[in-house]
Amino acid sequence: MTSRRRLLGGMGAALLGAGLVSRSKADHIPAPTRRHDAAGQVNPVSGNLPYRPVVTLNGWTLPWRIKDGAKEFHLVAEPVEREIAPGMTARLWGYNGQSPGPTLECVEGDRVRIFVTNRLPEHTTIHWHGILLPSGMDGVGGLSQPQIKPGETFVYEFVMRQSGTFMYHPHADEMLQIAMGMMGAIVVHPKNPRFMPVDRDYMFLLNAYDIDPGSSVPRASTMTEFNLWTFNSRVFPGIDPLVARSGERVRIRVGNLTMTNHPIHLHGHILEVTATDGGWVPKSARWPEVVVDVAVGQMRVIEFVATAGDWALHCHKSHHTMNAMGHGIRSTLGVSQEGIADRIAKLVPEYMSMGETGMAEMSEMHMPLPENTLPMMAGEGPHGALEMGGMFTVLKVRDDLKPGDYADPGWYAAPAGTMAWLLADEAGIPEPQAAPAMPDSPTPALQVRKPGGHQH
Ligand SMILES: [Cu+2]
Repeated sequence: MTSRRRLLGGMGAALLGAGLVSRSKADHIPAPTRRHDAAGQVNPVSGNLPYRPVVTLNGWTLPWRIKDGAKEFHLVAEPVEREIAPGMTARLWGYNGQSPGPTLECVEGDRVRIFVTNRLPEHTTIHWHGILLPSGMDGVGGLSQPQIKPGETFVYEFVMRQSGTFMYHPHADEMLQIAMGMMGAIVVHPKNPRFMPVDRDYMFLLNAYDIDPGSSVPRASTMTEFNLWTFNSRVFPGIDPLVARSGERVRIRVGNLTMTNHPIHLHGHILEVTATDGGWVPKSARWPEVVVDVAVGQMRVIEFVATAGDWALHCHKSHHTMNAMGHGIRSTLGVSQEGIADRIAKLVPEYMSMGETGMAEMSEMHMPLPENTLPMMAGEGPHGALEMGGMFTVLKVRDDLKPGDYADPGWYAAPAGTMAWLLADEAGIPEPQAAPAMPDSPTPALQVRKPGGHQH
């Protein structure tokens, strides 16, 4: 009876695609879980799992229930408040109280049934990026299904045929809804737990916002000029560190839902791309890297063996490690500005200039900022101002961590003799000298002929 009902349900889903839930069936929908806390990574799903759960930076995994042979998830698309870093909260759109929404985790071969309730002021859908499924489940509003109107709940049901790393996001008023923060990650663990094992498994999405200093709602019509570059809608120093024990194999899954590419750079390690959103990369097809470019709409999964230390992990576009106040300011390098900036700031509160010797002085100055605005580069390290914001965090690897311990171990104490030092003897520094002239070498005669046309 059960199997017959499941079969009919499966057929119905296959024939009709994503379906609207009627009011009378509302008690059959799992109650949605919500979280509002943006600090610290949480995985509320624990117990006897046949896989190592993924750790979503400043995020969480959505709990599910099992019913009629399917894992049931309930996503609620809704306006949310997201702390971008301590000192600034943005009013975004997301899922279940957060942007990005919670990570969906399951196992290859699982049948999933995902309820999607729309609590936004406009219609939406969810597209399951990278997942092989019937086209009626693909979530393109108007093409694969009708739009999910405000107040409606749709059901998506399909079998996770591949293991890997995927995303979900709306395919309805897409530019606005993604610019407002609507996205989430999907991790499908391999059925065979011995396939591609790692000791730590991290996940984050690259996203970007254009939020004017002093305000909290993104300019949703911005196409390329964003001013907050974020990992999971957080900027440094609000982004959790990634923690590992020396010698552990670490995986980081990165997805890009911004309008530009991000070369993600990890210091002190050799990286391999072991998977993309298209699947696992065979060993013979991998090459060593220290920067992995994640293009628009792509996911890249990198793996490495952890070496003790505090290592920067950041986007290599320098302006992506800077917060809103650093964008679009005048260059005043070499110009004395004694008192000028302060006087202008009295008239124009958000005024900021580059500084006379460079922008670093800004991270040391405590300029008055508009309310709900982060300084351009705010992080504080063990040796002073870190001069980073945006897409930047730290991989903290220690020799003495317990397996499964994700608590921030504090700053690394470099063993004696392994840290750059200040040379005290300034008198002994030789003056620069002109480089010795190169020996004369005959200049080869070069004959250039302009092509006259196709017949020559
Ligand atoms: Cu970037």
